[in-house]
Parts: sequence; C-alpha cells; structure tokens
Amino acid sequence: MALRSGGAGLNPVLNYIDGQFVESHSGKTLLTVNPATGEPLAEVARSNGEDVEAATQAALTASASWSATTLEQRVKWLHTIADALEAKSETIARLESLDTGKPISLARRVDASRSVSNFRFFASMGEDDTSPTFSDHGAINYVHRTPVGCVGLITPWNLPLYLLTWKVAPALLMGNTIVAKPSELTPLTAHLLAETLHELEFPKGVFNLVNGYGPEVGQAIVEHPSIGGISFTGGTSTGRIVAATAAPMFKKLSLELGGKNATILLDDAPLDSIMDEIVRASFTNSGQVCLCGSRILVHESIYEAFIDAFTAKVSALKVGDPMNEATQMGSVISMDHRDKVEAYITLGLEEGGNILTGGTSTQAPLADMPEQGAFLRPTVFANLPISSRTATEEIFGPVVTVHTFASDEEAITMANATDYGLAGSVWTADIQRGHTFARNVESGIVWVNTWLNRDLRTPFGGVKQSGVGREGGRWSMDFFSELTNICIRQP
Ligand code: TXE
Repeated sequence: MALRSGGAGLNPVLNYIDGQFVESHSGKTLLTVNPATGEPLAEVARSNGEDVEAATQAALTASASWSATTLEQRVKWLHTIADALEAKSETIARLESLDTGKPISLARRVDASRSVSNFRFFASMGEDDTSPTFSDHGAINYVHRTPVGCVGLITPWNLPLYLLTWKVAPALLMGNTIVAKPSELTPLTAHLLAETLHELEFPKGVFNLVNGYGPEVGQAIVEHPSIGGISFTGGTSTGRIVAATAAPMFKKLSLELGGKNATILLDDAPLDSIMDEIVRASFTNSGQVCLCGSRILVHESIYEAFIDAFTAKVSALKVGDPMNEATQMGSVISMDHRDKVEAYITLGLEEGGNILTGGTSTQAPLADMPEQGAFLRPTVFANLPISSRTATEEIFGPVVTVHTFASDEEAITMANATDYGLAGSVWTADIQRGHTFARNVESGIVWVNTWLNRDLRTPFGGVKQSGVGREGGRWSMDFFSELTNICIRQP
C-alpha cells in the first residue's frame, strides 16, 4: 500500500536498507503525529523481524568493504556528512519541532547544531587518535582496534537526531556497519539522515534504518545473532528488557537510561545570577531530557528567597506554539505521555504536595492552544517528602519537586535517595564545597555552578538504574571497537 503523506505535506517515512528506500515487508504502516496539534504528519513503515533480517544482511555484506577503509577515509566521510547536515539545519529544526512539539528555537539551538557537531567531533577524534603502546620485559605492546562488526543503535524520542548521530558517528568512525531504529514517535529526522547519506552516495548497506515499534523491531535487533553490539538510549524499564535479551548472547551493551537528577543549592548559592540556569535545568524540552534536574534541594536559609524568585520565573515561561520563535516551552511528546505526567501531578497532591505554579491541563489550562495539543504548564511542587513516589520516580515531564535541607550531609543523603544516578548539579560560591559534593553524589555526571555544559570528550552515562557503560570521546571509540593487545618480543 503506497504510504500517504501526512497533514504537514511530509513524504512517507520508509525504511532505508542496502541503499534503497523501501516499505516494510508486511506493507504495514503506523502514523507519526504532531503532538502540538494532534495532526498526522506522515505514514511510517511498520517493520518487524523480516525487515531487521534484511537490514542486517545488508550490513553484513557491506561490512568487509567498509571496515577495509582507512581511518582517514572514514574521517573524511564524517566531515562530508556534517557539512551536508549543516546545510539542512533549518529543515532538521523544523522536522524535530513538528515531531516532538519542542520549540523551534530549541530544536535549532540544540538538536540541529549538536547533530552536526557529533559528526565533526568524532571526525576530530579520528584525526587525533593515538593507540597506546607499552614496553617492558623486552617486549613492546600495542593496542589494535577492530570494528565490533554490525551494531544496533536504538534511540528515544526526546532528542531524536541528536542522540542517533551521537551513536552513528563513532560507530562509523570505528568501521562498523549499522542497523538503526529511531523511536516510533519521532522518525522524521532519522529518515532525513538516510536521505542525506543517499544523496552523498554513501556506501550502500553501511547505514540501515528500520522503523517501527520497539517490541516488534527493537527486540528483533537486540535478538539478532549477527548484531554484535547494542547501544540503547531510553527508559529504564525498556533497558531492563534489552539487557535481559543481550546479556546471555554476550553482546557489547551500552545502556543510557532514565534519571531523577538533583539540583542542589547550598546556602551560599548566588541566587540572583543563577536563577535562569536553574529554570533551564528544570524545564528544558518540557523536562524531557534525562539530564534535567527534577528535584531541587535548597538550603533552608535561602528557601523562601529561592521559592519566590523561581516560581515567578517559571510562571512567566512562554508555553505555546512550538513554531513561534518566542515560545520557550512547547508540548510534551504525546497525549499518552501527558496523561502519564498528569497522573504524577495528581499523585503529588495525594502525597501531600502543594502546587506553587502549574498543574494538570484541567487545573492550569492553556486557553489558546489546540484541544488536541499535548500541552502542560511547568509545575512546581513544594512540601513533598523526599521519599515520596513523586520525588523518587522518573516523571520525564515539566514537573519539579522542591525540598529543603539543613546541612551538606543531609543534602548528599537526599540527592542519593533515588534508584537513579545519571546527573546532578551543585550551586555554591565555595568551589571546595562543590568538589566535595561532586565526589559524594552517586551519579555519572555532576556539574558545579553550571548545567548541560557538555565537553564531548568526557564520559557520559549513569550508575544504578540510569544505565551501564559510558559513551563520549574515547569511551565511544572503545565501545564501538574490539581491542586486541599485540605483544612483540624484541630480538
Ligand atoms: O523510551 P523507550 P522512550 C529515557 C527517559 C524516558 C525515556 C523516554 O528516561 O524514560 O527514555 O524515551 C525502543 N526492545 N531517556 O519513551 O520506550 C523504542 O521503540 C528494543 C534517557 O522512547 O525506552 C525506542 O526506539 N527496543 C536517555 C527506544 O527503545 C525497544 C535520554 C526507547 O524507547 C523495546 C533520553 C524493546 N523491547 C531518554 N521497546 C539518557 N539517559 O540519555 C521499546 N524499544
């Protein structure tokens, strides 16, 4: 059945297998919807194991020639892809905003630009790559990298192209071929990446894209015996399923999962100069960034001052049409997700919390937004116990809970009082205290007096239920390659 284009005049989203755009074997389709209006955007190939098999065979066929290219040739390809994506930045921003409901200004500033810089960054890593050597006992050792082979890349809906390219760039650099699966909620920019590679006449079969639902396509990728490594970004519950499937197969596995991050304001935090950053850390992308600070811990001596200033700024955030340049917060990803977030707002009230601003779409409606738009106002809870479900479970929406503490020790205990451990931020005038905090917060990333300050050379990932492994810089290169130590005895 020919795929119809959706209301936004977008072409159907097909699979990209062995250098060809194809429908799913079954001919089945699903719809991707604009969450800000409820309008269909495009029909999408709904694939299953048959399509994954075809994609994997294409990747295996292409593997020998691609892995035989030189590092220099692959670096050149990454630059070429970056240039081509950069020329499409505005289109990427528009598609990402349509698919996710995020403000076009955010999609431009974060999603489009970082998708380009992911390729440029890993090209530079390739140019500067040095393999370590070790000599002792009359021998010299060097570390030889070989590709994993065919890798599976599975990505979520919150930063679609940003997170896909974060995996594609190092996977290609290390000589792997790819079977990629974007979220069924946000397939548009992954399709644009395939179109871009096609236009560049990128070697066929090296990058393959299979669209569809997680249990039907993602599961088939994780299960496929010829896919040697899985890089997964998504929810903790799904990560658990992926791990249970991949572990007995001894596949390389990288899991970037959920978070319930703490923003910690010590008694000497310079409130006036950091308030905009704290709002940004709380509500960027409607709180749908795993690095957002969803629990704000404030020293009791500055609590009143903080609450007044924070609530005023949050209430003033411009929530509305994502295509309006002045919008600061768009819709959440879907009506289903809005229902989930609203259930947590209701739970927060049941657990004794007070809403200082925001609330459900009924309690705090946005009058001039489409009825079918998945809009929510940013919501701030006070007076919830740190052990409440609202303050310990991941909501992944525009909801934060604010808590007080009396001592640094109490703040560290509160920060760690969750099953997650992805990121955190500490705000203080005393850098020494910041260092102490950073070492005691159980997470993969701690920012001191900043947030989402990203140096791509650093290790990225979480502990506890926020994931397994690290990506970023050489950690990505190590994940996407197998290392052989070769030891040569000198005569
Ligand atoms: O995740 P899902 P979503 C987390 C964030 C939030 C979630 C939102 O905490 O909870 O991701 O993204 C596919 N086998 N992070 O809802 O449902 C699915 O189709 C294989 C943290 O998309 O886990 C999609 O492509 N794959 C992160 C992908 O998995 C399966 C940053 C993720 O879907 C599958 C972003 C299965 N059985 C979001 N079921 C971070 N830590 O950086 C589903 N999928």
